[in-house]
Amino acid sequence: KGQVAIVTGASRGIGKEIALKLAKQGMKLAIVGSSNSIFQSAEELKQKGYNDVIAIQADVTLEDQVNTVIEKALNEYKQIDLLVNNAGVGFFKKVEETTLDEWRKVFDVNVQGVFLGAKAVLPHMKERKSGTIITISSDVARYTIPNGSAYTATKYAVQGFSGSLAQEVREFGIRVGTINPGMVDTYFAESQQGLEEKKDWLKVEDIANAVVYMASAPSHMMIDEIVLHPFVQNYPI
Ligand code: NJP
Repeated sequence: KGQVAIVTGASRGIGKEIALKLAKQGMKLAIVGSSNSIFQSAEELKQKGYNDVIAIQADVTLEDQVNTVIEKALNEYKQIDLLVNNAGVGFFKKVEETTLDEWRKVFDVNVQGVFLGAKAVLPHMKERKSGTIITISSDVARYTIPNGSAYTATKYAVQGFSGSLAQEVREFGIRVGTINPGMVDTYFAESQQGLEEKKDWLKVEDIANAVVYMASAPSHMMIDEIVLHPFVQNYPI
């Protein structure tokens, strides 16, 4: 209660629900999205009675904008306890049909965005000798799928990044973990949330609950990774 979280990609889908669940835990929020629908997300939280929320329109791929997010959150709240790197994009195509621009875009958001967020918040967390950085990765970081080479590669990358960072910042009391969901019913990859054909997929609440659990672990406990997938999704490992 009274702690401060930054949630990226909170305009819709998983990030929006993470913001709501963290607000219900009594956290103060800075929510981030690249489109102006991030302001609508903040408005909805306020309508539900959660007034400690600021919306920041920023693109996680751009260093100056990410730095501004951290500055604005610190100006408003004086501390940051939790960064949730949730913003992400994906597409599913064969390698020879993937353009270099598409490859770059998915790496820029899913990998560079995570790096920039962590880099920007770490000086503050190191100074306070506490903090948690959670990245929404994917179960594809644990195996491989056809037609998902670019997306899969980004999630393996953030897995490696997070594991390495966790060891680097351990001495400062900072915890770093990933949440690796299977198929979740959202707007991801140009889909729609709530489609009948996705009724048995994970719900945004499932991922948000995992974030709350990981973020609220007692200080003697470290959760490195939570892997979860719909029962109907056959796990190939
Ligand atoms: O997707 P979606 P999800 N800068 O499309 C934002 C992972 N995941 O909730 O920029 C800042 O509904 C965008 O907002 P806006 C996935 O890889 C998913 O499913 O305003 N924000 C929106 O709020 C990703 O890491 C599944 O348009 C940017 C949000 O990101 C995370 O879950 C499975 C941005 C995307 O909402 C959330 O994805 C899995 C930028 N440059 C992992 N670009 C799944 N859904 O099945 C995008 O294993 N956003």
